[in-house]
Amino acid sequence: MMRQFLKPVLKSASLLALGAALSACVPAKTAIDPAAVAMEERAIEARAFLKDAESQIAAKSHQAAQAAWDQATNITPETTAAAAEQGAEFTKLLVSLANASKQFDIKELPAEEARKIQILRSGITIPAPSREGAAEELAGITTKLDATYSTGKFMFQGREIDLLEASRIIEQSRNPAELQAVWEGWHSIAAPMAPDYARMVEIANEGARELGYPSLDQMWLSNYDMKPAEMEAEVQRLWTQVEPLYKELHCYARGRLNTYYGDAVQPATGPIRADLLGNMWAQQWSGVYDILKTDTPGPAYDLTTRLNEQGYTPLKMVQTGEAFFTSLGLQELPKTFWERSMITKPEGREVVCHASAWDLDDYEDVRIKMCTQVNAEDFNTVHHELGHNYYQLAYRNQDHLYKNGAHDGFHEAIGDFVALSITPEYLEQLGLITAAEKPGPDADTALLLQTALDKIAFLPFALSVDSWRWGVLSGDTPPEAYNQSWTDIRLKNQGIIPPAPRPADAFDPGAKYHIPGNTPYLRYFLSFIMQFQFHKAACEQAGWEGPLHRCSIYGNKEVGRRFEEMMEAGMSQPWPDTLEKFTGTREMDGSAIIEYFDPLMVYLKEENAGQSCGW
Ligand code: X8Z
Ligand code: ZN
Repeated sequence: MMRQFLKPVLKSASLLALGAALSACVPAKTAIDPAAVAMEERAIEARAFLKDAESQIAAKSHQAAQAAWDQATNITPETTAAAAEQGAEFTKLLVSLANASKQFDIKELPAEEARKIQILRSGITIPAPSREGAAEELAGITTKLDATYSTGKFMFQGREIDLLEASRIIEQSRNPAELQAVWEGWHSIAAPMAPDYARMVEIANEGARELGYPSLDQMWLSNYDMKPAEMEAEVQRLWTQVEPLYKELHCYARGRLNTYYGDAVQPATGPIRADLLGNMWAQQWSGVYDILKTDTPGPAYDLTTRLNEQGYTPLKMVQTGEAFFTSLGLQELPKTFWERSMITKPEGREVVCHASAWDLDDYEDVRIKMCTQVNAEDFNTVHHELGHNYYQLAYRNQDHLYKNGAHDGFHEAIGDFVALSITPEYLEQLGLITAAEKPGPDADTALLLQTALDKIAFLPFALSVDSWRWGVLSGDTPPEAYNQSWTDIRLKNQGIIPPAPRPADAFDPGAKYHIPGNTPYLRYFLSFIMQFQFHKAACEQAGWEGPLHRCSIYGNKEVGRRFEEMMEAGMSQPWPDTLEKFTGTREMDGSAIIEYFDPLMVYLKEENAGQSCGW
């Protein structure tokens, strides 16, 4: 509700009325064209419609966001019911506005109005059809799925444990039987979700069709300023760029796991057992760095240990994250951020622990919600979440429909891009390591491996999540094939398999937050590619000439200025324009991530020589 009132109103009726007076001094060819007049009239109507729509959406979204926050930070039957009710109301409003926008033909509108109407139509993640009761049923299911995931617990060694504890065991245990039990235990919490999930898919697809899309996957893929099929081809192109590096990493990791565990647990050929990689979903593998580490010299410190030794608390980690952003010249976070954020897991109530960043009033009430632990992973996550908040603050003066990332991959990439600057050099600046401990170039391979275990291993996982979902949403994968399809896709892309055959009622995708939480996942795949593009561009802006992995933009105000400019644009223009302004290119491109890891690729190829890689 800010700048839209101040925006210059485009030439409108008043200008047309001036036509006669102007005609005296301009050549005849400017005579009024009736088609142009009709178009201008449509544009005026569209502008009025959008202005009203934006103010309605803003008001309702604040209410819905508050109810969602109250539920996520205190899961009870009451808060869940209230969140579902508000969610249903909000969806109904969005659907009715999207349907009402059908009175306009996008092709007949100026670019700005056409863009906003397109955003209005394709931007509902889980649309309900407008028939009576559908939005309520859908919101009931989605909040229930979310709560089932977030409160999931299972029995392990005679005790009930939750995801936080299960994740710790998956990361720290080196006992294959224990790993298998915890992996299977956590996945068992998802089995009851399957029927609800299938019903949700049915209703949401009905909603997508009503809005003019063949199915919801196509609607999701319509949010990238190009046709869905073109976007799918883009994703394939990017994956083709990075796949060779993943294949080498997989081959290398499998070899180390085989040496550590032996043939009976991890054979030397074929896929890797999913529970051996230090992460519940095998999406990031640095948790088993101790098993996978290189023979080359590595850093003499462990960041998790250092944070703890130096008395870092969750709060201090967030303050340190903020200090990175302010070192770039960005504003301090508002006072309310510190008063209202949930930084640690509260005692005595259930919460959604999966980290997230919020913007409650689309202006300044930004917050994070995390069950922060003092470790290197959460140190990164803190920067990730603050990236979302800084993006939200940067575009707060945009019109409501433009208060968003240039595309969702940008939103995910901002904080991670900043966190790529957490180099040994920066850790020394923070006093977390001493100058003498700062690893020299001989430790590059080891450091790069550590990073690759998180950044490269992640890519085929991210691809798998939405490949699975696109199959489900398009109807190609029926409910009875949900689990097999998940296992098949993960095998094909990631080269991993479950520790043992799965029970008939398994619904393994439901054991990953973003499936019951209905968060599209392509955004992370794009982010993990683009954050390296941003990093490379920023390092070039900073005049950095060394290898990319040693560059840190900490404290660079000029980079910060251009970074903020990129964020301020929000979703107001096609994303290639935004990308070009910061990086000089209009395309998403894997060459920066490849360049970043090039020294590692050389090492991995040497290590894998003579092996038969692949699975
Ligand atoms: O969900 C997240 C963030 C919140 S947007 C913590 N991430 C993905 C995940 O955890 O699966 C960040 C990386 C991938
Ligand atoms: Zn995020």
